[in-house]
Amino acid sequence: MHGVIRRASLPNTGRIDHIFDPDSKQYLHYGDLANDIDDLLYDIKPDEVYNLGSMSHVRVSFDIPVYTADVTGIGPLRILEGLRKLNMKQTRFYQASSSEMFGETPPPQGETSSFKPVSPYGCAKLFGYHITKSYRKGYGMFAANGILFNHESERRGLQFVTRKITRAAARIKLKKQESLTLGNLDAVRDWGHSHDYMRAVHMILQHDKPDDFIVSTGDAYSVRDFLDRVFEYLNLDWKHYVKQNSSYTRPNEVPSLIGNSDKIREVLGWKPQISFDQLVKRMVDNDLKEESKCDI
Ligand code: F7E
Repeated sequence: MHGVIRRASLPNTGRIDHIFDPDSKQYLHYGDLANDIDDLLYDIKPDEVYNLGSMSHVRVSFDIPVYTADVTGIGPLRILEGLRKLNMKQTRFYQASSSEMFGETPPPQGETSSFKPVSPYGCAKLFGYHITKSYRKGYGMFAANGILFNHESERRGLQFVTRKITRAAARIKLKKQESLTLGNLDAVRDWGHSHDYMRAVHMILQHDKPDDFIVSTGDAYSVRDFLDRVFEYLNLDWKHYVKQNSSYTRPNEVPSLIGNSDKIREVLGWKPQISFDQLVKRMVDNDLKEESKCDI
């Protein structure tokens, strides 16, 4: 198994160190989707490529739209074109498409819903989605899209709203922090656990034909609901601690994303196994454990 990481001055493998074992044919290579990775494709000759690489923060995509378009949008094209030029059309390619592509389209969003993205991130992802279909149709490549709704876990980045909340709530409980500042509390999202969603991603590439699938739970909660569940679990009232600031709102907000994942449930037999309450509990328990280990 081969992975590609960007070179950074500080270690950036903290979220995979527990599974990485250089003695069991696992390899990490430096690369960046802002450039071609043809040399890597040529050397590795992979059976399957999972493109999960992206500038993935929607709010930040408004600050660096051109970089986002390059990495998140053109990045998958660089891989597909590399595979085509190198005559590696038998390699299976997975593109991590996103529910953010639906933008203003009202829920429930399914495979046949219209795409109306409103963020640079959503627009870039939509290019990646269409170019994947284009290479499938034009060159007969096994190129498939998973359109994943929000997926969270104990390893979620600290700037995404779920982890920002669970970490702050744990710190408030441990008296290491006094308040939490957020943006729009009315946004509704369909939050699932990444463990379930990565199982779906693998199933999409093992299917007998390349296709596009929505991956979602179908359950909807607002940011306010998420706050309720997290603070209630810790016997706290979030209204005593949460402030709002417009620096965390977006020039265009996506109000409500709730997926219809009937197709992947029927065709591939996938269904989520981790409930919303279990997701909240796992994230809060992990942050309590992590925050109990250090003094600051
Ligand atoms: O925001 C609201 C914010 O940044 C969720 C990425 O994985 O899922 C993710 O994109 C909601 C938004 O995720 C804060 O306005 C309120 O409505 O956790 P998020 P996202 O933008 O939905 C999709 C499927 C992806 O593909 C993306 O890569 O929460 N919100 N207050 C806030 N969000 C953040 N980040 N921080 C706040 O303080």
